Amino acid sequence: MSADYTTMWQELGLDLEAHDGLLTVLGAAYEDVYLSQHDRPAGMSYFDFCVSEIHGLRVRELMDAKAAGRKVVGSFCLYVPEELILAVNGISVGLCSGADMGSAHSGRLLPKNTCAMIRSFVDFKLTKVCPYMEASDLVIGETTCDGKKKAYELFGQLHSTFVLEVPHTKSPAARALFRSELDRLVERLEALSEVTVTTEGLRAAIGTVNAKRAALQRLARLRAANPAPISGRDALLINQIQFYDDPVRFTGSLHTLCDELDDRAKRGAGVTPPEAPRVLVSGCPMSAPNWKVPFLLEKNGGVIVGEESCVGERGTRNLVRDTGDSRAELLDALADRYLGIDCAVFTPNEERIDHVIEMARDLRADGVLHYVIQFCTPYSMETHRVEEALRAEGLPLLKLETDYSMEDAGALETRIQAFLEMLAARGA
Ligand code: BJ8
Repeated sequence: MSADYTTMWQELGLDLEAHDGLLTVLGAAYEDVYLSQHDRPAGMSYFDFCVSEIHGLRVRELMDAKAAGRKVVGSFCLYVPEELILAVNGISVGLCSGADMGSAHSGRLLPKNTCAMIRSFVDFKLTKVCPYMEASDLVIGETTCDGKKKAYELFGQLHSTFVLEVPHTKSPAARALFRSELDRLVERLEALSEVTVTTEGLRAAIGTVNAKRAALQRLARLRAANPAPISGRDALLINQIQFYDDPVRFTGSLHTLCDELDDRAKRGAGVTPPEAPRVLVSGCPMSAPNWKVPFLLEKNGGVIVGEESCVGERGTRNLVRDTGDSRAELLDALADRYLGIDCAVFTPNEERIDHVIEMARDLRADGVLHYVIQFCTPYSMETHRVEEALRAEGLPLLKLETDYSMEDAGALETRIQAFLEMLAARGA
């Protein structure tokens, strides 16, 4: 980090000792998982810088913006429209929840069979180690899976929280409910920020987020090249950083990187040999710093070519129509776009199965790793459907169910090695 931020962390009320511990573990993991890679694109230096300043300079920017009257709004899920936060001149931060804090704290409140992501966000709050959470003037939760819904009841006692009702079907009645929920969210954000959402303000916000997603789509397309011009780990990292970086700066930096990847792809240069097994990761989101499975897969010779995940293509696939003439029409467009997301909490959820197949084809994947966070019922239950559909395409699937600890790393690695050997033998 470029400066001493201790005073800022104190002002945010962080537990400095626990926070130091987290940064030490994070720094060591980053060395192993990221900085040990060969032939990384030069454009990754911007994203390395973002990580090096993840609790420093970026938080300083948030604090300066707050001092100037802007509001910071945190969220945990793709169904919360970032555009609405930008439209009230707010700053949107995705609260990552990808680290195992040992659950000594959340263990008092949560059942044992709670998924690691929920446990992590409750632990982050209880241990006071996340400057983004503590800087958030409001946290927006959502009624997606049962665990999250109930966890927000606890979380709401500790932090100012708004819960957005997300329906679980895509019927006309469900769409009307979600659309009315966006109105309720607008009201809350306007009250918080004392800024009115105008047609022009919302259109500009939609433009900013569309541009960011278009850049992420460009990155996703470039990964279809063989050999892969960028590792899956690096691509995942970029997808994680987009949740907390300034969107305009992020978009510019990503296009610079994509220009370099474009050149690599044209020259046939890549980060792995062309015969490296190409794997699509599908399933639960991998929030920073949850890099365990991608690291194990790529360190054993495979390359991840795409993420059918919320930290990946599920979150970036669709843009928002920006053609409406009124605020209401733009809110309609937001409702349509966000209800198009195919999270496993929806039923039926045929689109997701189709998207896995489409991505596997487009990215020329040799196999799919279906990643499930332990105790996540929605994604675990969908594994079977995904596997059946892939079988019809002649593509193998490896299901991995794990949490954030490193205790099972050896067992996971053995299964990943066997999967990669099988893919290599099929391709030989
Ligand atoms: S849109 S995937 S971010 S809900 S892993 S907490 S589902 S038990 S993260 Fe999600 Fe929004 Fe859907 Fe994406 Fe529950 Fe499963 Fe845990 Fe999960």
